Amino acid sequence: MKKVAVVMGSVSDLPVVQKAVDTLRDFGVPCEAHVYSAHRTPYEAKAFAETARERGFGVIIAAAGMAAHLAGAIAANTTLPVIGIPMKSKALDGVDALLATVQMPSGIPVAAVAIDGAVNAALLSIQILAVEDQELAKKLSEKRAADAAKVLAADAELQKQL
Ligand code: RP5
Repeated sequence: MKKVAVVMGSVSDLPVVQKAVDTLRDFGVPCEAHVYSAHRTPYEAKAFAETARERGFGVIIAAAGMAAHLAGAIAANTTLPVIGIPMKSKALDGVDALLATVQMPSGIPVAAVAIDGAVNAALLSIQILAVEDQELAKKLSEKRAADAAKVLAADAELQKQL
């Protein structure tokens, strides 16, 4: 199975990014997490993106806050699918990172999830790998069914209380 790379702009992003790693592990998807910054370590971020395909990665998740150029900078240096997680920050609540991540110029796509949307970034990367992996697709269907069952159980409980 291809690996998923989870790259974050700062170790301060880890508490949110950990949820992506946990989700990937829950599905048995091999992953690596790294800290590379588009601004503080631009050469390392570029080298990682350029060599990711030959090192067995199938998808790259890139989380960054503030002037969040990491996902775009990685996407500029690979043709692997890149999923950007805009991180919530103090000054602008993550809207800065959301716009920086989602507003990519034509030709270099980044699939942006919600602000701090680490779980969905992981699920989307799993869905991409599951296009060619029936076992993974089955696990995704099972998770959807389990999530739906939880909602229906909550509804049944609500009816008893009202
Ligand atoms: C971004 O700047 C990082 O992704 C992080 O979200 C934000 C703040 O980084 P630190 O100053 O906490 O290292 O590049």
